[in-house]
Amino acid sequence: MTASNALQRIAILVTAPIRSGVTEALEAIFTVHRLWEQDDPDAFFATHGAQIRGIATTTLFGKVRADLIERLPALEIIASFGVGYDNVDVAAAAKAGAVVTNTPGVLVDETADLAMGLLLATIRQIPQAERHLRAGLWPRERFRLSPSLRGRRVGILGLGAIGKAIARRLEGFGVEIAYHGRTRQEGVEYPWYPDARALAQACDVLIIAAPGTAETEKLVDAPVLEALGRDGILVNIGRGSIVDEDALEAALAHGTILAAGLDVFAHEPQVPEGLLAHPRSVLLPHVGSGSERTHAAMGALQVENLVRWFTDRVPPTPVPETAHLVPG
Ligand code: 8YV
Repeated sequence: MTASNALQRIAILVTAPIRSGVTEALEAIFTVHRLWEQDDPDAFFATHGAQIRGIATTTLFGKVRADLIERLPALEIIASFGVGYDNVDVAAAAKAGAVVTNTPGVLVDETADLAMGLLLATIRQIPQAERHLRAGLWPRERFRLSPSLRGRRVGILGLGAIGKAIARRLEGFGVEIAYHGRTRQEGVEYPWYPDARALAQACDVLIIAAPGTAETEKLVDAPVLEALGRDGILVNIGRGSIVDEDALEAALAHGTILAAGLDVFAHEPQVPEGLLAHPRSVLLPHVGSGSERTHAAMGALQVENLVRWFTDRVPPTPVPETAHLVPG
């Protein structure tokens, strides 16, 4: 049997539509089952569950929880589209002996670019200024003066690959940079603060670039927002779960902070009313990595993880919690 024939016989479950033609690419290689098209999931699992050896999933709509993993006794790998993998119950996967892979690296610059755009849009009120022009108000009334990035100190919460790419861009903007992460990083010159509150206290812009984990859940809460201060700007391109959204709504409403630029929300695609209503909020529908070019690269890496696992057992990007399941 040729390698491609062998792959064709392997059953992969795709949990939700994945953009950039990933499902179609997988269909050309494997036997693919589209979970979201199953009218009777129980009947589907009874017929096919025991044959499924891989899952392809995606961050926003494709949650892979323990109850799904438990229904797939032959499962070997869960390949997720996206660098964050809070959509997958990694502990349950590891317990079942299934490798989890994500798509890091290829989206770093794209996401950092978007963070800069969101920062500038929020601080200089670019969407609001454009709405003013489009509403025909310019001939009658000049748009209000905006706050400024000049002279600010920017704190980065989560100095991983994306946080560092944001920092490199910020250097070009001539602002001071500081960071908080679990540990102070060797060879990083920016000042490190031991917790989110201390970082917010020392800065007047806070950019969240951390992953969504149990440890980071609601890390940015009322005291952190208070520490950021009345002139403070919050930008979040990490995960919505990191921000206590009730506290953020209150902080914006009461002027505890000045403005927020958010690409991610706690319960996507729902966006709290108080954030939608605030005149100084800039809100995006989770588009950080969302260019055609970068999603194509993410999709290709997701497919490669599956193909490599079933050909030589060396998927390029296993997540650290399951890296021990990769032989060699
Ligand atoms: C999404 C993301 O994967 O990579 C991540 O962790 O959150 C994004 O890049 C992408 O928007 C698809 O939902």
